[in-house]
Order: sequence, then C-alpha cells, then structure tokens
Amino acid sequence: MKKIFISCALPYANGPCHLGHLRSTYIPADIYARYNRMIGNDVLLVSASDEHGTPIAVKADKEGKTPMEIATRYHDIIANDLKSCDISFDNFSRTTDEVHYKIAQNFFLDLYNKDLIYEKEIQQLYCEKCGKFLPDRYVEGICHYCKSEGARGDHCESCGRHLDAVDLIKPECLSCRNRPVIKNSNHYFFRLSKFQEAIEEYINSSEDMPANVRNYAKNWLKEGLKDWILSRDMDWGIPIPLDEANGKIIYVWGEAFLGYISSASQWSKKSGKKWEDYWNDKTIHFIGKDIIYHHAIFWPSLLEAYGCRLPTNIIAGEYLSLEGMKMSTSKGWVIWVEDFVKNYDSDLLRYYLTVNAPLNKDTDFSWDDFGRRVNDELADVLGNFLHRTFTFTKKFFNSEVPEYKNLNNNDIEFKEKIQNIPDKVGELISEFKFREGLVEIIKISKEGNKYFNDQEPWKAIKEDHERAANCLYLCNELSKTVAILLKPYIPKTAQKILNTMNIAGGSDWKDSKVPLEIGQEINKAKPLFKKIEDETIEEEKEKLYKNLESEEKRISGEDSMSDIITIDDFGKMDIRIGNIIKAEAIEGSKKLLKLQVDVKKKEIQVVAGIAEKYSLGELINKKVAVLVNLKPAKLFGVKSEGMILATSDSVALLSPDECEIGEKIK
Ligand code: B3M
Ligand code: ZN
Repeated sequence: MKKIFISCALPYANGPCHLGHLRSTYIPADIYARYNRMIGNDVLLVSASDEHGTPIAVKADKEGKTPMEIATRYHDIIANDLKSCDISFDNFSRTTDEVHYKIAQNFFLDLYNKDLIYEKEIQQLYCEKCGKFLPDRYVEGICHYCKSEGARGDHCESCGRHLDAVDLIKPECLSCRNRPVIKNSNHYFFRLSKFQEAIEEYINSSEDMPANVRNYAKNWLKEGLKDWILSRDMDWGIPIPLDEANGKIIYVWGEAFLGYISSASQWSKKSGKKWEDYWNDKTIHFIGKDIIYHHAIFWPSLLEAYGCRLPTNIIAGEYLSLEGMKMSTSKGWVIWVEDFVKNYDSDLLRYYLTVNAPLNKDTDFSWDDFGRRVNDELADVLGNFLHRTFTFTKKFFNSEVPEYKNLNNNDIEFKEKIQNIPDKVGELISEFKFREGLVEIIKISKEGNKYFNDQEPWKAIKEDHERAANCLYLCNELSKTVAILLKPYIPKTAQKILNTMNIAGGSDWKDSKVPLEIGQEINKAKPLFKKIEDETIEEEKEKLYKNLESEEKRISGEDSMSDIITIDDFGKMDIRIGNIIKAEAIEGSKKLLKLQVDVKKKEIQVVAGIAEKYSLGELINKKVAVLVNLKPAKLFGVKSEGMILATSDSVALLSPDECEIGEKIK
C-alpha cells in the first residue's frame, strides 16, 4: 500500500470553473484518486482556491469591491462547481487562510536566510497617471519573444513563456490605457539560475513524466534559467516578512504552490494524519498545460532550495476548445460548469471530457459530438447492455442471477475477457491513460451486446434453458465488473448500477474479479441514460452563438446598452458647452493635443486624443461638450482638467452649434 499525495492546480478565485478546467485537471486527478483508493492506496487529494494575484485585484477595482470579497465569492462558486462534478477532495482550502500565510512566509524566510533569495534594484513599469507600479496583469503589451499582442506583464499566453513586464513592446496600463514609464524599485529575487543542473537532473531522471511535460521543460532548460523575481509592489497579497520590505508582497506564483501544502496541513489538523508521509511516499501534481513551466521548473527549484522531496510526477492536461474555437471567457465563448450541470448529469460531462481525447492532446468540446457520444456510447451501448441484462433476468429468471454450467467456447472466451478487463483498465489508469481505460470499458460493453445477440436468450429460453442461463449469468457478471470499473470515471452512475444489482461492496477494485453470486437478486432496471434530442443540441448551440454575437456587438459598440444608472449618477457629471480658444500639439505624442477651452466662467486646459482626426486650425472657435468636474490628471506630463466628449470609434467631437457657451447639459 502506498500513500499518495495528489494535488490539483489551484483555480484562481476570479471566475467560476468552465469545462476546460475540468478537462485538463480536476476530472483526471479525481479519476486517478478514486482508482488509487479502490486499489487500497491511501490517497490525499487536495487543492485550494488561489486568491491573490493581480486579476483579482483588478476585478475588485472594477467592481468597487475589496479583493477579499471577490475571492470569497469565487471560492464559494468554484468549490460548488467542483463538488457538483464529484471531485473527491480530502481538503479544498484558500490561500487567504491564516495557515497559508504562515507557511508561505516561513518558506520565504527560509530561502532568504539561505541567501537563495536576494534583494536587487530593478526597473519596473510605473503608470504616472494612476500613480502606481504596474505588476503583472495591470499591464498588457506585445510579447517580445513571439510578438503576439495581448501579452500580460508576467506571462504570454501564445508562447507560454514567463515574461518580464519591462520587456513588453508597446506596454499599456490596463486601468487607464496609457503608456507606462520605467522606474526603479527594490525587489526580491530567487536564485533560480543556481538550480539549472538540479532541474535538468530531475527532468531527465523522471522517466514516468509524460512527454509533453518533459519536452516543454527541456526546451526551457535549454534557454537557461534566470533568477526569478518574487516580489510585487501591491497591497493585495502575502506581505514579505521583512521589516525593510514594507509595501511589498510575495508574487502570487511564489506562494500559490504552497497552497498544496497548506491545504494538506489543514487536513492533517482535522484528520490527525501526517501529510508529510504522503508527500514523501509519492506526489503527483495535476495541472493544465499552460502552467507546465511553473510546475516543472519553478516549483521543483523552490522545493530543492527548501530541502524538500521533489514531486514524483506532473500530469498536464492540454487545452479544450469549444466548437472548434479557442475558449474566451471575455467573449462569452465558454461553457460554465454551473450552467452545464443544471441541465445534464455531471457524469455525462465526466464521461465526455475523458473519452473525447487523450489528456496530452488538445481537444474540442462540440455539442454535436457530446450528443452523439451520450446517445451512441452511453445510451445505446452501455445503457442498452445493462438494461436488457437486468430486464431479461427479471422476466425469465425471477429477478435472480441464474446458475451456469457446461460453458461453450463462446462463453469461455467471453468469461475470459470479463476476467481480464479489470487489470487492463487498472493498468491504463495507473499510467494516466484515462481515455484508453474508458474506451476499453465501452468496448467490452459492445462485446457484451454482441454476445447477448449471438446467444439469442429470448429464443433459447424456450428451447435451451441452459444456454439462456449461461448467457444471463455472464452478462450479469460483466454488468457488475463494468459498474466497478466505472466507479473512478462516473461514480454516481456506477453506484446506481451496483444498487440495481444489490451489490453492497464494489468499493474495492478487486471486487470486480469476485464471481457474482448465483441467486443474487437484481432489481427492476431503470433507464440509466436519457438520450439527448437533436433539438436540445441545436438549442445549446444557438445559446452559445448568441452569447458570442451579443459580446461582439457590445465590443463593436453596435449595442449601446450599458448598465443602468440613476439620475443622481448622471447628475454628478458637470458637462458644459465650451469653446476651444487655443490648440497645441504635445511633444512626443501623435494622438494628443493640449486645448484651452472657454466654459464661460473659467478657462480650462484639457488634453484630448483627437490629433489624428482634427488639425489645429479647424479646432479654434469650435464649440464642444466638456466634462468639467473630472479629477485632474497628467498626460504626457501635461495637466488635463476635463474631458472633451467625442465618439469612441470615429473620434468625432460632439459639436453643439446651437448651444450657448457655458450652458450645462442636463
Ligand atoms: N492559479 C491557475 C492557473 O494558472 C493558477 C495555478 C496555481 S497552481 C499552484 O491555471
Ligand atoms: Zn494607468
């Protein structure tokens, strides 16, 4: 018996779970955990929500909430999403827990005291308009490696590389869309470069590590490891536990990993068992492919630095697209778990996301394919086999598993297959080939149907009773075996089958090999899988495409509906008719102009991004609408005391020729 520490990557508490999360990480980890429990291993399955980092802080800013409120909201949603899909965590905690803070701070201090973390002054992006440093997702630009747009300050989604924000080409502050400047700031660095050899050795000697993880890691190792910045200028996060580090926090990726350990240690407190025993026996991290770098390089280096055993294996699930297109939460091109399980049993999802492709390949969720697989494989193959077996047993054998004797060659061959299947599937699961294991189960159910057809028990029952009895014995035997083997994959459905067969055990993988008792009572069969109608699939597709359309309209401005505001909200804006009396270019900017605007009682200076549309001359004596009570700010070092109203795409000034200068718009 082994003790196994299994972890799932910590979901960011800035949104609910979608199907991609489940496919890459949680379902595979759960299948593995459930299987290992069934073969008698002692499993500890943990995760937590990852509650720090800039996305949460940015979202909180936008919504006028505290980051903690955002994190709590999504922690609860995520925990529910995962529970609704029967992910069998022993513990699911939060990185805002007190234990996590302690563990993360102690870890940091340990490395600092060993001089594996050092301090250095570096250049950072600073937004002068917002008056703050721009860590990670506060800034976006072009990746200097692969030249894709929309790279974040710390990570490029296109090439998967870890980035340094100052290397971004054309960076923009995400809060105000201005070009940030470079400023010096003191930061803490982890001596990642020292671990080049240790990690090479680790990756090369981890023979069971899947090829996708090893190959990515090797490529990065080739580029050479560079020291890694571990601090941020932000207030949402775990404070660096050093007096001189006032106002700095540990970078979210410098503490999130420790969520595995803090979650486990929380569990230890509750259970009285030591998580270290599990960690030291065998540790497997389940992650998505976008964070291979972090898990194959950073994390083992941090562990090595601390003096901790390195993970036994890292299993990385690849991407899930949706109807052939990359998922995008911002465009609404996504299926949220919560919505899915409202209409469909989560076992259908567990089945589909597993059978659809091997874990180490990108794959696609398509409604048509989902419907087809549920109808053809679950309902017609598996469901039909079980249904006819149980119905026949009830009708012709008084609901009892009949006795078998004098097996013919067909029976013997079929019986052998039934006996061999548990080892086959078990081996595949233990090699992380979850899809292949599931395919074997469907395959043998198909063979069950064929056997049933060939034996024609409906005829035999009249002519050759023994033939019918042998057939029904073996079909019940297979039903039991299949139910047990399905337990890691579709646990609720598997349990329903066992209940129908009145089998009390079945929680042990070995039970699948124990011969079914003769005379075992079988209950009336209930349909296990309802077929999904074509119309339902069409409706789902329509719903999805509608999301996309409305989002595209919103972005292109076609649909001008915004959030409802009150008259008081509107009343706060002091919009006046003004007259432009002076217009000047701003050095270094192609877009901006410095304007003096007469609003009757006073003259204000406004910086406006209209230089590409209007020449200086045509602006003089032009009447415009100006927001005059906007908090003053500096743009390109020039003070701006208001905002001239213009349309967003064509940059056309609202030019109210019929109004009097100084009039207020109400
Ligand atoms: N919170 C989620 C992600 O990047 C991130 C994982 C942390 S695992 C220690 O997918
Ligand atoms: Zn800014």
